[in-house]
Amino acid sequence: MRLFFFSVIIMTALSVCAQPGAKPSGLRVNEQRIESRIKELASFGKDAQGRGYRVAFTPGDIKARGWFMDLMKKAGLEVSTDAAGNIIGRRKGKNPSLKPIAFGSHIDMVPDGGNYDGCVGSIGGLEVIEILNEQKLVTNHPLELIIFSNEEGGTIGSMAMAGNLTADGLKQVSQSGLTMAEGLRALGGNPDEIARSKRNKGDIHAYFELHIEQGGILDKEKLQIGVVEGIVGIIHWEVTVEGFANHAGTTPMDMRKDALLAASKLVVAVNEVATSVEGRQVGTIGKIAAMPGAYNVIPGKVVMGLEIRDLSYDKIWQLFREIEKRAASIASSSGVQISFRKEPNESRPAMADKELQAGIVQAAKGLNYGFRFMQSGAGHDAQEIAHIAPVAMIFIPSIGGISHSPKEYSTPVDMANGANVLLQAVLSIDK
Ligand code: HGY
Ligand code: MN
Ligand code: MN
Repeated sequence: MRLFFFSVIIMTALSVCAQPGAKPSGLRVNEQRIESRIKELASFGKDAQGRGYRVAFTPGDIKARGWFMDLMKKAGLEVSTDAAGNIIGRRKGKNPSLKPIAFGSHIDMVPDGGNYDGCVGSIGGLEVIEILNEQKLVTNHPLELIIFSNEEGGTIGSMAMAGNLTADGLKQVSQSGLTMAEGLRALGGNPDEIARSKRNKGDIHAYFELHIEQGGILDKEKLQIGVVEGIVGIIHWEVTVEGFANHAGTTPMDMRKDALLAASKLVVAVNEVATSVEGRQVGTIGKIAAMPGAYNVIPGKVVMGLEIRDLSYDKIWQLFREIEKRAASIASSSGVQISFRKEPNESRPAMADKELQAGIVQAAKGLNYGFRFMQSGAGHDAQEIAHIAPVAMIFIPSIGGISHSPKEYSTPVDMANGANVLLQAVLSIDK
């Protein structure tokens, strides 16, 4: 009797993934395969405390990339790494003269990050290829599954593919401590010939990116799919506060040039400026170092990281100018110097293509998923590719809206829903 029930379960599972030759609209991805691959990918880059540390260019990132490329090859893709360290898996189409439909994301992480940011779009994109293979379905357009390099460090690989990674940008120091150039070389890229990774406008027919929302709207509204209308711009500045290091015991309170006290006032000022106007803009001091860093020394120098994001590039600069003014007054009242150095790698805001958004909506409706339009407060490779091709993004819920944290979580069902929408959206434009 038990054998009978077991075989019924297997048959049902198989029918859910659809038999070869099924109608394209009836295709469904394999939820279990997605979930097990997400779990396996999560095992790369764990540090001694078991925390996820698959930061770009580190051994965990390199090992995970090797594992992913093996899966791509087993799925019959023609796998290459471009000069910017982007992994490109190409699947032939019926008509080689057509430009590729591309989809993908990233597998590098922020320090102590989560297992879904970038991974859902990468594993979900591979799942689309697996289903097409199982269905022996050859698309008209060639397909490209792209795993971009160092997304978390400033969408570096996609920026290079769009032709916007400059010599200065290659000198920028990454989270790993390597410069971008050293890091891309560690991935098998060739920074000396970075221009070879550039694609021109028209080289890619369209780019879709499946991604977790990294916010709490879909989870709160119990919706399965987010149709992204626009992605915020992001600019980073390194802020240096120069005071005067001195003895913490013998220097009277009114005779100090305390760099950390001044820096703390600037942190509050950033928050006040970012909340002083209507809108979804955000301003963050995400990292700080106080030197020399001893109980008994008044900090003489502080270096901080300032980030401002908004859908309007001009608004980012307006907010920055306001912060600069506040810094000038803090500097004069504290007797310190405050300077800002803009990081070369910035991301411009990008709007998603209306037609591609319609393809996502049609797919979500066909699958009976609840959906809504929304903007992305997170940056993505799609916003770099938007410089050279029409792009669109598909969001799935982040439980509790948590991201860039080990508590980041998306359910297997939601990941499968997202991959089903990606599959149908790709097929919907494959004319
Ligand atoms: O920082 C971001 O918004 C993205 O997760 N890289
Ligand atoms: Mn991401
Ligand atoms: Mn991220």
